[in-house]
Amino acid sequence: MTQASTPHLIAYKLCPYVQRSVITLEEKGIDYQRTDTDLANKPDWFKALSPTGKVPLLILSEKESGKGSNKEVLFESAVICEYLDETTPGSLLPNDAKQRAQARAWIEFSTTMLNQIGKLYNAKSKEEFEQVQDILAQQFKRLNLELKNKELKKPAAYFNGEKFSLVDAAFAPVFRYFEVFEQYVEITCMQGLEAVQYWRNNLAQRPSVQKAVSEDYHQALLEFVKKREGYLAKKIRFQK
Ligand SMILES: N[C@@H](CCC(=O)N[C@@H](CS)C(=O)NCC(=O)O)C(=O)O
Repeated sequence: MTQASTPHLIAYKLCPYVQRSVITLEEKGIDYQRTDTDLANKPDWFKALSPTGKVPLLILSEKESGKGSNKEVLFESAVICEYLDETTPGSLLPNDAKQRAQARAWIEFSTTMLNQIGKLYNAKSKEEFEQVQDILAQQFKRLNLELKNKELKKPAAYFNGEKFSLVDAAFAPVFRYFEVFEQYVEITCMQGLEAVQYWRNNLAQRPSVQKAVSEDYHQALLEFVKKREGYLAKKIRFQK
């Protein structure tokens, strides 16, 4: 028998991919449960459920049979977000197939940027940190161009104009890292990029984006970065 239940998100406090899923759940007004798991010490039930060993997971239903419990689970944040979008009213992706494909491509681009951010907080020296920041600067420059190329009457509040989309849900966690990092180190990669800055500020004010992390996110991220023992960790320690 399938139990009708609210979706259950298996999460981790600091995960940007989890944040994408939460933002989508919040934007679509979906009731959900959230359970945070310890990725440093993955419980057996989590390992059994997650084919990749990664969060987010979205448990859709639990089927009880004579053989025990069998859960229907989605993994991969992009898939989770699109499923949530497709199965609820309204859409956070464009109607036009070409624009939808473009939106998915930019979501991929945000993943590339998240990978660079991983290199940023792992960088061992100032030189390495700046090299990664230069790559991020090129990526932000490209985004700035894209935002400006849209030929909207006024600056784009969100990536596709006035309407919040899954592209915004994907980039909000990118910007969130810098809200913390810039308090400890000079962040130059968005300097002078007005369209990006405007977009970033609009995303930061969005209630769904604010709800995607807990109140102790800042402190938890600092602890996480300090354990990497890189250049950023040194700057954080120095300022405390
Ligand atoms: N492509 C995946 C990436 C998810 C991911 O990298 N999750 C990280 C946390 S942010 C994770 O669970 N890592 C655990 C591990 O790799 O062992 C998605 O979009 O959902």
